[in-house]
Amino acid sequence: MDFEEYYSQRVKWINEALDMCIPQRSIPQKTLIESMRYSLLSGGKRIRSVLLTEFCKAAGGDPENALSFACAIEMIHTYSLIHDDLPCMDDDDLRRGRPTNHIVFGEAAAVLAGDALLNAAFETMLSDGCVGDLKTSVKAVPVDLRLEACRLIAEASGAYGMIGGQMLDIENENRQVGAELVEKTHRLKTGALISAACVSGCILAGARQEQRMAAQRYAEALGLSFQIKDDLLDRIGDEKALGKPVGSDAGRGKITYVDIYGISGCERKIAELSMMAKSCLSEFEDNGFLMWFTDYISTRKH
Ligand code: GRG
Repeated sequence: MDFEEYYSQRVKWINEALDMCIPQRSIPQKTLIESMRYSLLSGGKRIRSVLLTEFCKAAGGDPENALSFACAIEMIHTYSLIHDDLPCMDDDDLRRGRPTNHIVFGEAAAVLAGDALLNAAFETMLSDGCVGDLKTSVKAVPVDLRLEACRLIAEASGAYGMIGGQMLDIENENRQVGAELVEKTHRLKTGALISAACVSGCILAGARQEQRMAAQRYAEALGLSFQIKDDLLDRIGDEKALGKPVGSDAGRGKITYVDIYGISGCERKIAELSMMAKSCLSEFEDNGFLMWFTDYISTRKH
């Protein structure tokens, strides 16, 4: 199979679903909806949603049943990017090659659009599959499994996951932090949501415990390699491909993996972690795409 073509079809499928989840409406608060849609539908690699639906598939489930959860995880990811770009956080003007949300809609609207996307994510996961104009087959998944997946995603996005990691990241700025704290920060800030994507895909498929554990181990290795790659791209990436300026981490006084391991050390680490991640996939029979996707993530240009 041509995995590149398959991946682009999956991204298209997810983008169409996201477009239907939050349709533009002619209502008084239409600017808020426009601001949510601006960031939600502005491209992005859809890594978390693809992982969620593909782990569901690899564990023997129907990816269609996981579509609303895939949309929800992209909404959470998008909200985190909108808030991360705000002047009170990273103060970035460019994201995915376009002006950031607050540059276009103003700070207040950007805060609210992020908040509303987070709420929409939970509404989407807790719905019976009809969200906005989107209809999914999530009802085929037993309610206890849906709740378990939703709880996992909630925990991964909160104080003990992504938001906790963001807090550490802010506190680490302009401080001489060691490798251990940098790793802890990224495990929470970036890794937690990636793990939740992989494991909740398995949960929605009703996967065996061994498969859930393998998905967790896979995601831990992948999440770390993803972050090291992100740091590497921030140092030596191509601004045009990235759609944002390079060198912003160093400019903000952040210690990155490049400071800790150097460029070739980072490249070595990424290769090791990708191998480790791929070895966890042996627990899944239909693992061809996930094998390819692991390499795609570690060799990506943006
Ligand atoms: C503000 C609550 C809050 C959290 C922010 C995820 C995050 C925490 C901030 C994003 C900033 C950042 C550059 C994090 C490092 C890794 C990361 C999440 C990169 C962006 O993810 P991709 O590459 O983005 O999957 P696309 O654009 O492809 O969706």
